[in-house]
Amino acid sequence: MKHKIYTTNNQSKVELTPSLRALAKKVIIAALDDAELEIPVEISLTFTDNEGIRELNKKYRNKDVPTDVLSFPMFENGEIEYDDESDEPCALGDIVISLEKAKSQAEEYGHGIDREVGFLCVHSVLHLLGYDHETSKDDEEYMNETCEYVLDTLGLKRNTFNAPSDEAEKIDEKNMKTAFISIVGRPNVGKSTLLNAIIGEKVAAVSKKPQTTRGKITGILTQGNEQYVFIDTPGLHKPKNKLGEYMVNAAKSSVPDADAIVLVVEATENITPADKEIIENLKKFNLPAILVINKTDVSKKDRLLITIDKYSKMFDFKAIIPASALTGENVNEIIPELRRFLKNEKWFFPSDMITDQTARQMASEIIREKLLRLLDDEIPHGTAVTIEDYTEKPNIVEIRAEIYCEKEAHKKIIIGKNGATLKKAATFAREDIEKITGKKVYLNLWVKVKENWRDSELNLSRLGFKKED
Ligand SMILES: Nc1nc2c(ncn2[C@@H]2O[C@H](COP(=O)(O)OP(=O)(O)OP(=O)(O)O)[C@@H](O)[C@H]2O)c(=O)[nH]1
Ligand SMILES: [Mg+2]
Repeated sequence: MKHKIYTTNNQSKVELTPSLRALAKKVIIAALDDAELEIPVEISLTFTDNEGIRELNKKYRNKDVPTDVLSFPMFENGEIEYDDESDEPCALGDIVISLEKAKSQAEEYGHGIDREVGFLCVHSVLHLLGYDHETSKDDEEYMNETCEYVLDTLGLKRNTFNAPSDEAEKIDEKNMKTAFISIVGRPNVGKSTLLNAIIGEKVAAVSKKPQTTRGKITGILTQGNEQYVFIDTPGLHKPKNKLGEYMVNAAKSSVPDADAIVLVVEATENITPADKEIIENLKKFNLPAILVINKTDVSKKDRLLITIDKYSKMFDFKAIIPASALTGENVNEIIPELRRFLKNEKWFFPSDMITDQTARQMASEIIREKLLRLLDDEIPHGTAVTIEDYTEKPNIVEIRAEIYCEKEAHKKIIIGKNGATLKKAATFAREDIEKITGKKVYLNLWVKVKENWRDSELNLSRLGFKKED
């Protein structure tokens, strides 16, 4: 089920790390999945401080106290009314968490802020679903059991090490474990969607069009004393130009450096030459791998069984996981299977980092993703986005970006009638960039023509596609 979770950091009153925001979303999705709802729902989650939550308590509950969490259900007793005809997710309600309170409670209970926020998230989702621990003993028992179960599945046990932010300092370097995992496969099989689902936040662009990912994108997941560094790679295909060669080279070069590989395939396809080549490389470099058969939400069961049979005859995969990166089905099964590849090694990234991309790189990827989504077929494949100026002020980020395309005619299409297409791309991109920066964004887009840049070594390098040594 594809649920939507919107998070806000109320007037940036508290310091919310990207990893904590991602974790909160992931926990809420897991709690909703556990409830096995038959419809997609939407939840809004706001982080604030003690003063912020005290105000809300005064206003809505007539109590002058700073609680840890407040939930505002849309439906009484969890009786969800939903219009079957609607494609939109059903709004289930609002959750507000005082991060300040959560931090002091975590300290008091002697566990991590990740565990505490996770607990508050599951607890309040259950409230939105109509459970109430204050009025029913059965509900209280069910809520506690569900909290433990959901947090357990996400590796947030009560007595684990505490990962995010300040807690990380408590983890002894000797206890740190690390694994580098490359995600590879044909174009469009859902590698980037899978990475985003594992991290719990959008770190890689996703679109219906093949060859969306152009370079290596890192997504970092730190939980407890474990750090998984995922490398999402461009889909393997037969290159038609120098950009394509660069992309395929980026994907292939990520393989030998990895501790393990996640090969992503679909159940609807035969084994392609690209997949065969990856498997040959796994053998050549003696690399362990797991196979994720993605898009189970749309694939037929008999196809799935045939695919499992075919692939397991070709290679001794450590695990084969049918999953749906889109709905989240079985995505939580992946980390436990990757645990065996961890090495006793110091972390490479701080625990609150979810990607090594700079804010500029992420902004440029978001803009390109919107072009891929808004434009027909060939044109977006010939575009590149550069960030000419990125200025972060206390309440606003000002960005000036240039979109390169290959022909005058393409420029006209990108701009659209009266600038309508470019305006749309800017609006969608701005909304996404505001979500990741937590600030208002002023985005200024310009379109330029650079003929055949995809086949020019010089232009490729100028646009940031630098060859590896
Ligand atoms: N139905 C369904 N669609 C999915 C699933 N995972 C991804 N998709 C869709 O498949 C398309 C491609 O997804 P991406 O994540 O961009 O695929 P990719 O493998 O990273 O593609 P490249 O970067 O081009 O190699 C998008 O339209 C996704 O929404 C899934 O589990 N189920
Ligand atoms: Mg991709």
